[in-house]
Amino acid sequence: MKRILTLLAATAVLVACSQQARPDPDDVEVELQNPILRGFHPDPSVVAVGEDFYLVNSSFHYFPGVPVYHSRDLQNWEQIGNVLDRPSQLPLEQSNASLGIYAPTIRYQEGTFYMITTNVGGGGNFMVTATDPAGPWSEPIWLEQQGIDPSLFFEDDKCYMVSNPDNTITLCEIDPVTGATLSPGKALWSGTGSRFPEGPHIYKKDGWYYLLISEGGTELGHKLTIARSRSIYGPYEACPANPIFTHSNVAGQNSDIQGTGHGDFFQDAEGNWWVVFLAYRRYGGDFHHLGRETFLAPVDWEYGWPVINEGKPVAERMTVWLNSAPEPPKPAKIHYDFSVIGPEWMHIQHPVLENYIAKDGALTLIGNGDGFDWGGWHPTALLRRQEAADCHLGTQVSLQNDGEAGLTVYQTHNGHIEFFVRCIKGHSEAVVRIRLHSIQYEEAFVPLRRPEARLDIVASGEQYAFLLDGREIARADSKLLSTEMAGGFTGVTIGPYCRNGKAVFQGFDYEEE
Ligand code: 6LW
Repeated sequence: MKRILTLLAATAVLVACSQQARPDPDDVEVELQNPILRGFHPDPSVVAVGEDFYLVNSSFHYFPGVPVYHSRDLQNWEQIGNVLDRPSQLPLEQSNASLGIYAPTIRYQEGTFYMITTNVGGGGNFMVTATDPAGPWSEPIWLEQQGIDPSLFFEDDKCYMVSNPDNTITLCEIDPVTGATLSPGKALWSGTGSRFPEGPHIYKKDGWYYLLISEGGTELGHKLTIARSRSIYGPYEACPANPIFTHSNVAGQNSDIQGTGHGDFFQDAEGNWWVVFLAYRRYGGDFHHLGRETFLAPVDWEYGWPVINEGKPVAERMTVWLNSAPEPPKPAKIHYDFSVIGPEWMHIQHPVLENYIAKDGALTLIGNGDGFDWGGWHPTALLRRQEAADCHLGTQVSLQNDGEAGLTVYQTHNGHIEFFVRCIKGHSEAVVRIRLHSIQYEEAFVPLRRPEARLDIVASGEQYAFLLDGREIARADSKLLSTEMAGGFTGVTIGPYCRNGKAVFQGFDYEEE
């Protein structure tokens, strides 16, 4: 399956069309939509097993952690579970949107799936194993070598681990069962001199060991660089064309897709090479609030080095050659009745389970006083990713007594917005509250006869509109929740919450435009 690439700019203007290689006769030219996973899906890693692709992302202070997606066509990905779905696998105490689970790597070896990652602030590097990527996954096997972004490489009954202690990509051999270190750490490469050499992965092709890494930090300067060696222990020679992929160059500087980096190569069943990587889509200058997302691009090899997307910037729509046309992804339109709490629902840190009751199409939440500010570590909240800049979410909420409950649009403890019903000594009102670092701002204060209301939030790109029983009562700029303003490594998540008292939610609607 070889590919022709035609790049369509985000403006839908054809900016480039070139034939990369003659496609196999059976292949069809299809439009691939990027990102392949929208919203908060950073640090992707993929393993291909036969015709099946499995993808994982980092999850920081969310529980459960490390979502696992499955695809057969590279375009449509279904979440089949979460790797870390038991508190014993995921210590998160005091964790926040810059701590917890950093970049994971997923690999497969002789019937076993391995996921290796770092719990920053919660014990460091560890791996878990499973025979079914949907789970259950094992208890953590803790690892000695530090540094973030560990990855695994298997060869000849040996298991190697790489990570980046002291900003140097370092390799050691480990026992894949016990995690014991079997060889001293060997420094391999520190990249080409940009800051934060990280995200290492080793691949073997045509007798060369390739070491793919990221440099430049996860913001505008993000890039992929690569080096190779005939021995896994080095010496590694840098690719003369480094960085092999970035939008921080002249060709990519005007793209709305920025921060391209943190990639993982994989081969499909026909032997074609692809890369998944993270990037974000910026607007209004350099702002983004949906988080770092997962993108896909084809990889070719020329003169022994990988060439990503013909060396050109990626676009939201790219034409690639595949052996069959995938279904075009559809915008989500979901009514949750809470009869099933699917794997897309998450909590900030571990939930206090007795505060969540799902029954007869309604969700009852009991507040424990924790909100979304610093120190509110276990808010009673059910959150899912906001995956489209234009979308609508809504619920019917009814407080059972004095308290506060409604919808949250949460980026970090420093940046979040709540739209809620509050009842104090029998007096009820609907309020919109914005938190941005040390500033807390409340507005609207619409009196209610009873502590119940239909709450809807309409996200239109740069704005959120708050509708009380169908009537708009406030607006807020989504830049307030951007990573640039609120910080963290995550992206906006949304959902029902109860801070105080007890509240019943009749369903939750999430609809993308
Ligand atoms: C991750 C690192 C990175 O571990 O950001 O963008 C860190 N790349 O590789 C947090 O996601």
